[in-house]
Amino acid sequence: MEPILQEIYDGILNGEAKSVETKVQAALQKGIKPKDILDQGMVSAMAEVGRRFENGEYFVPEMLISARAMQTGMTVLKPHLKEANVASSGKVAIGTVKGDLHDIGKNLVGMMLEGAGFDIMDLGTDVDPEKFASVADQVDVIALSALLTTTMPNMKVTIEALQRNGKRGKVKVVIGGAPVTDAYAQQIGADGYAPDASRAVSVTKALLAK
Ligand code: B1M
Repeated sequence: MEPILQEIYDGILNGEAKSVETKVQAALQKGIKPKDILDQGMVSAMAEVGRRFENGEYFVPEMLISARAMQTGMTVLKPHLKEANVASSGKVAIGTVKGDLHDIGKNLVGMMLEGAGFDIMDLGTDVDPEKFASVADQVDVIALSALLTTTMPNMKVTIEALQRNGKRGKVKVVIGGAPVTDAYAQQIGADGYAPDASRAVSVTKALLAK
């Protein structure tokens, strides 16, 4: 791995937001591809944070400061993830489901979709199913993220809220997040599932092309 990417990786593990910000800028100036900075330096560091948390080496405060460093780096990277000359591909309302406060994956998916030309309505985290239903008339796609096995069932509750409000037929529903699977997406009647942010773009594009 490029030394600068290793430094970004270490900066996220150590929760050094300012250093991550500077190093992401430096990596971009060196001509390293934004996607490589993201995948090798940043997303892999968050996976290691998760591993350390599982092993009892990190606790919630460490996860939080690593997350803050990751978000700072993502802010620098965001404008560079945009594809060149993209026309609007459609409108997406994105949020993390009720009870879930994890937003890094959701933000990444939002950034990649935005980069691919989608207009993004970011509803944030801990989003009530009724809130998703209330914006269904304004968008083409509702994108749901969940990181906890305990909040994943709220994806189904959200789809039920769309049905209850007569909005299910108006929007496509795409879901994703660490515990989510394709089988689960089919089980709850989502239109699409993506395992990562880049595939969230291809799945969303494919759904709207149908
Ligand atoms: Co939390 N946490 N956390 N956490 N946290 C996990 C998810 C966990 C797996 C850690 C572990 O035990 N190994 C575990 C869940 C276990 C489970 O449910 N099976 C866990 C837990 C237990 C908790 C708490 C309950 C801890 C506690 O308080 N005791 C608590 C819950 C709070 C709540 O939400 N109510 C909690 C809190 C937190 C922090 C606040 C400290 C922090 C979040 C900060 C933030 O998001 N602003 C945090 C973090 C950072 C993590 C880990 C370490 C990293 C998550 C992350 O950002 N990954 C995580 C461990 C892990 O994932 N290995 C963990 C990087 C991100 C890029 O990946 O979000 O998976 P991810 O997104 C991916 C894909 O999943 C996909 O694309 C992205 C990449 O391309 N994707 C989509 C995501 N959404 C998508 C939507 C799509 C398509 C793809 O379509 C719409």
